Amino acid sequence: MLGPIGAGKSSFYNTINSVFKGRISRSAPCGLSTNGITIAYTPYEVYVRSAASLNFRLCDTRGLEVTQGLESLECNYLLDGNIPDFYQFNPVAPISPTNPGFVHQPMVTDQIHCVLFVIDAATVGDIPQKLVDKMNSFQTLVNLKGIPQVVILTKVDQACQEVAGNITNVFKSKDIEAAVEKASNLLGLPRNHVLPVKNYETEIELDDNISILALMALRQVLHFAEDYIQVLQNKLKACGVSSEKLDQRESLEKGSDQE
Ligand SMILES: Nc1nc2c(ncn2[C@@H]2O[C@H](COP(=O)(O)OP(=O)(O)O)[C@@H](O)[C@H]2O)c(=O)[nH]1
Ligand SMILES: [Mg+2]
Repeated sequence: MLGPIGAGKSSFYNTINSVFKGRISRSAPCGLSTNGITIAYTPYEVYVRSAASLNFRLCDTRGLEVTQGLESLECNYLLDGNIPDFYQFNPVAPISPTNPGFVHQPMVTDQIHCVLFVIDAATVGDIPQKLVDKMNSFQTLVNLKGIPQVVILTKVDQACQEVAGNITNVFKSKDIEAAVEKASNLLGLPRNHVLPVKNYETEIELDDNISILALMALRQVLHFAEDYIQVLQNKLKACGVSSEKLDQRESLEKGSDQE
């Protein structure tokens, strides 16, 4: 998940985790602070009620800022899986291969299989041009690697009164339609890659309509990730690396990690 500070990245993880847990959950610290609450790279597992975790992770990052925050080099390392879990970003010194913990030989599971640009629907028109440029430069990297990307358009309740009153109005609202259009233009992505959501924030109980919207967004993300993984597998096959060999390599690497 990439996006400006306060856009709702950590809250999106909390929302998805809440839906699967069957209750409001706030494992990811979230809130409003000038330099952002999230400072570490945190790949979050999503848990179901039985405490089992699901087969995907939502990776939370430090927010994007014009002068500080994540830079292109770090974004590149993130996408490739070189950045260790729970790594604390240092705004004055980006991570380098000499850092202890730098993952030199990332496994397929360390790599990113879908990029989520998390954007606030209420302020999508006010994102400073320099920040848009930064996101566009990250997109160049993402495109080069062929990784699919979507926009998670958060705070639809704050972008439209009718939606705040009744979340099911989200696909009828002119304001949301305009916000989707803006986000799609900013990042040059088709409108069906812009997924509106309302994160849980003041609620103390789950609400089916809020959960459905979040699940629809997640389903789309997982479909894109699955398609991309298939492309990767086909490429590996073409290079003569069978998936068995890949699994073997991974378990060997895991074994040596544990040692
Ligand atoms: N009304 C509303 N507030 C939200 C929504 N998503 C996030 N927030 C609030 O926005 C603030 C920043 O959210 P956070 O998840 O910390 O943003 P991050 O910096 O991108 O991780 C928090 O106070 C959240 O409660 C949403 O969909 N609707
Ligand atoms: Mg955060």
